[in-house]
Amino acid sequence: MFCTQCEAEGFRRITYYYDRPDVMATFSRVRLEAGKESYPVLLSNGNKLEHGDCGGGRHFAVWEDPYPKPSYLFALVAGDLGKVSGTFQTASGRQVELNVYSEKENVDQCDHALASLIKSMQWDEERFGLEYDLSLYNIVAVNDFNMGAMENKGLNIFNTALTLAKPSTATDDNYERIESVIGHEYFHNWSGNRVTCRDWFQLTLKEGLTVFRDQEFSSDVGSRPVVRIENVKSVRGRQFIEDAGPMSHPIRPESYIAMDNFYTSTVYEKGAEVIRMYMTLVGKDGFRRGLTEYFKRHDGAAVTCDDFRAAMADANGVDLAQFERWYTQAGTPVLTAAGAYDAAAGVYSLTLSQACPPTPGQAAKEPFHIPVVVGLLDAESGAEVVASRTLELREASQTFTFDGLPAPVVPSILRGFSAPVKLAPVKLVHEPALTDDTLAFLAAHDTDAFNRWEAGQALGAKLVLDTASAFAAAGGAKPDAAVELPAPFLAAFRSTLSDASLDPSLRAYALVLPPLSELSQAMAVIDPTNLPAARRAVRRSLALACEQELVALYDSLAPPPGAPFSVDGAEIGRRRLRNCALGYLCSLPDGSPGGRDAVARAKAQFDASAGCMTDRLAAFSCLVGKPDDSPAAAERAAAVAAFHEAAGGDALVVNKWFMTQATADRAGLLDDVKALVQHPDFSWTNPNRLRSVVSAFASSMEHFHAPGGAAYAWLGDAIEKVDKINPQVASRLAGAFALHKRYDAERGELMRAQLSRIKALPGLSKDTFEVCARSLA
Ligand code: BAL
Ligand code: ZN
Repeated sequence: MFCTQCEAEGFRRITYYYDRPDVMATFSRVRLEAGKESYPVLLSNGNKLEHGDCGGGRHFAVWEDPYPKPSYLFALVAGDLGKVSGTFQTASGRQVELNVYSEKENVDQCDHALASLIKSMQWDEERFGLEYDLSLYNIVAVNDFNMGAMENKGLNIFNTALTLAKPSTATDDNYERIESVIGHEYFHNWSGNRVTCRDWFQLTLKEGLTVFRDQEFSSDVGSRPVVRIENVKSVRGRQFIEDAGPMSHPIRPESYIAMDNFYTSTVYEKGAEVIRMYMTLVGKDGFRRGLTEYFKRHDGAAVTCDDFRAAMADANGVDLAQFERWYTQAGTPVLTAAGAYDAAAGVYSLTLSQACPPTPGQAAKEPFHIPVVVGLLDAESGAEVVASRTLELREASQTFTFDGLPAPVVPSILRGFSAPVKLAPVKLVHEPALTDDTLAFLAAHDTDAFNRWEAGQALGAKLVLDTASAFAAAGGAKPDAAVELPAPFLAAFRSTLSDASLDPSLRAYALVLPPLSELSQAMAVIDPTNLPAARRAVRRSLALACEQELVALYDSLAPPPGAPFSVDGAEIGRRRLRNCALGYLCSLPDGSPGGRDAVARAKAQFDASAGCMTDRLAAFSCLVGKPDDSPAAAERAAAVAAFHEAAGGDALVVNKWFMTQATADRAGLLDDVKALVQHPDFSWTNPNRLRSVVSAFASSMEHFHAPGGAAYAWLGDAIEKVDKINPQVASRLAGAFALHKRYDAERGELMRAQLSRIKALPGLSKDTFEVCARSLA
């Protein structure tokens, strides 16, 4: 099949054109002509005006899009495709034909995408009063695609990874992600297509806003606290890291060499957090007023982030002048808080201060306008005595007071992650110092579900980081090292394990320790050996301490016999929690009775779950983590063979097979990865396949950063090769070296050597050149 991709630039390669986003035109007659047999489906934007036979085995179709658009939203598809179809009637009565196209053998995997599209159309009408404006909406799934998806007017093109799903091939996470991305591309019809960007510096105008809209969609149709936790984990795990490195940029960047390099977590995810802050400041109704005003003022135009801010301010009569700094200043602000309770006056004072570290080209920062949502809990009972209140921090430091308080309180600060900032180390947060006991208190009592989860994560983070320091001081971790677990931490973990009243997804997220990507940000110099060892040791110690409870939990969550597969929130939560318990159990020492039982459970689950990829993949990854000298090595080898065979060549399942092995937590991973790229199913030219091995491996802290730099050299060679095939993917791979200044001197030198070598390659793409050059600056 053929398909186009014109964002950010590309139409210039189809015909002579100013393919800037502010050059808008009505594409009134787009004629496609092709061989009838090979390309029976001919699609473009808008509505089909004519089609017919041209003789000689060829046919044609003529398309018209009545809405003016920039050329980056233009699209063509020609192929031999199957489809599933549906209809949607808009609020004003327009009948819309909906089609999801894919290669014919995958049509049985398109129903979830179609259902998600219908849900999205309904939601945008209800939540924001926004209707679809054509009589046809086509989605085409494509196997070779750099992006996740593309919002071309009336003709979305999607990566198959974000379209195709059936229970035996897609995980619950895949199902959730497909729903949110189908929503995302649909929501672009207003936020991006009807109102677009004046220039590419304004990319966050459409992307930040549309990510925010898809997050709200997922929250409204699913569990709001669960979605919030997932979104914040992503901001912290990706955007905060980007902000701490040489590619740090404001959500509205000020320069670029290759625009493709700026489709970043900062523009998208931090951009969405900035949009969320508008809603926190003006309220949910005020936000809708502002959005309605924005579309009314600018429908059919190419505008700027300032236009959006002005519409929000004018519709709500608020001053958002200082808020502009979120668009102009890069970096993650750090918030500190100090509290004092005056018993005689019954007043609690909370002093909030902000600072933002320097970023490339921006040594000093002005204070941001930060909404800080705060609630107060009674220090004795944990009851909420002051409900969530939005404090507007505009100065470097400000004191806020709460009166009428007869007894001491514990503050719950930055509820719901009300701003994309870091809270300074918790011991500084208030007086008395926020001890493990206080964090455990918040983990048990906070009435804000997000902050309750957050307090538990802070406890876990402290323990892992202290353990990593102890390992480093002792010259390294001993194999199977155990950790003495502080009583408040263990009690909080046990209470979550046994609290059947909590949402199972929230329980699962509360039980999981913070990821290495987040933990590493708290280290002055990232220690890629002792940090993963510490996290592993804490996991193993928790599993040892709570083995019986974990076994009971795992067994109690077995799928009800004969129950049909379902992807509703309750079933997703059940599987998520059960697989979380399995993961802990599989961290028990190999060869111990508990470890052997865990492997038996993982094997039984693997064998029984051919129809449920979520359970199959969870068991598979437990088994794949077993080292060669483990008693479970045979089970691992059998599972690797069985998974591949059962995939039957399904590209998305084979990607999972590659990725699970390329991210396995076991020694000798580089050699495994070198073998994986020799596998006949590996491809350097298919972006999904390439990412499932090469990018996946580069994200593994311990193995990618193993002493000596062998993995760095291997990745450097891979980048050199990929750059000639696919510069967009190559430049992303080069980002694996971006944090070279955060590692020790030896690793830093080795990473810089690779960056310098790649940067000097003759014929290097501008994409990869830009990442290398910025990283070395
Ligand atoms: N516009 C590129 C794909 C997306 O963000 O929707
Ligand atoms: Zn988008």
